[in-house]
Amino acid sequence: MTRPDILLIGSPMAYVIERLEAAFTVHRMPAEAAGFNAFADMRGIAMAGGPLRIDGDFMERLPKLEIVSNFGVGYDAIDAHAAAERGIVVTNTPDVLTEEVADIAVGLLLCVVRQLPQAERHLRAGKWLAGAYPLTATLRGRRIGILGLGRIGKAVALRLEAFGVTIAYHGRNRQPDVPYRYYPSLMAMAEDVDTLVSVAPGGASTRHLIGAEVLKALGPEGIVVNVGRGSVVDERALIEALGSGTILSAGLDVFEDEPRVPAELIAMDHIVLLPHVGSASHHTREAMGQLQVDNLVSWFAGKGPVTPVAETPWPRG
Ligand code: A2R
Repeated sequence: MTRPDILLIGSPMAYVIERLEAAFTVHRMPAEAAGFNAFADMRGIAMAGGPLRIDGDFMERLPKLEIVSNFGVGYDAIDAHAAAERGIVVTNTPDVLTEEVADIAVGLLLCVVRQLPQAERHLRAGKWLAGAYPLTATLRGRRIGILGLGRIGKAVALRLEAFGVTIAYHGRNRQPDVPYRYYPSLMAMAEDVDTLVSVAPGGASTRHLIGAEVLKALGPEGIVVNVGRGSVVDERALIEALGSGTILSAGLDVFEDEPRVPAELIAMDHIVLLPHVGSASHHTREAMGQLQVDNLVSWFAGKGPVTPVAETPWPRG
């Protein structure tokens, strides 16, 4: 039996490539998007970040494409609707990273509120000898709004319950069986909370949801934590709000144009910035890689995708 041809896009981890090579004939996308004819036989794609967007035009150029297996739960770089129209399956890696990203969200929030990175810098710079680190804001009494109470959002909320803070959420739908207050309007939630934790996906429907008006509504004690997608926050508006004191601070693990982070943010010492490390532990990245491979192996064994995205109609009607 011939081995299906699989195209690697982005930078799959070495062990993912090894596992794929054991089952498939593996090809690499050239740096410049040339030579598509060479990929006319591709039946699957293993996608792992990078600047390339897999849209309808791209899919048209791979006529034998059956499945795009994405590394990560966010798949905004793949037009899953265009894929569905062409009968192409899209899969992602949900659940296996939920707890890891939720840990980082809460860790980032604590770092921002108590200025832990700054306090550590104070000690390392020898400044403790000259004086104690200044007092900080507190988590006590904070009212936290979660944008996107999905798998990760719920895991964040569960952790935050232990801190005794007030928890609310916004999404397009009210969630059954959750004890937190639901706001059908993000603006209305921003007016009632002082801390906004974003765990929403990227894409057109969430682009710049957190803009100048929402930031203003959070108020001068306001904190924004974003571990979902950078595109959800209007970075220019955030820079302005942080610079003018419209809000207090921010903790960001994701950015609009990664890995480029605006110089204005880097220059602000009172905020906390991470290089998109939410899921980046050996344990979790390995589980994500295994699930990415499992989706391809299962598909080409005729057993269907393991974790198809919502837009992929599966099982087929
Ligand atoms: O809107 P709903 O009720 O479907 O709730 C989803 C919410 N969400 C939105 N909220 C407001 N406006 C939107 N346009 C919008 N679109 C989606 O985001 C849902 O509660 C949440 C996403 O949850 P899950 O699909 O369970 O994703 P998971 O595993 O929690 O990951 C969230 C994101 C990924 O898409 C990556 O971008 C990042 O975290 O790693």
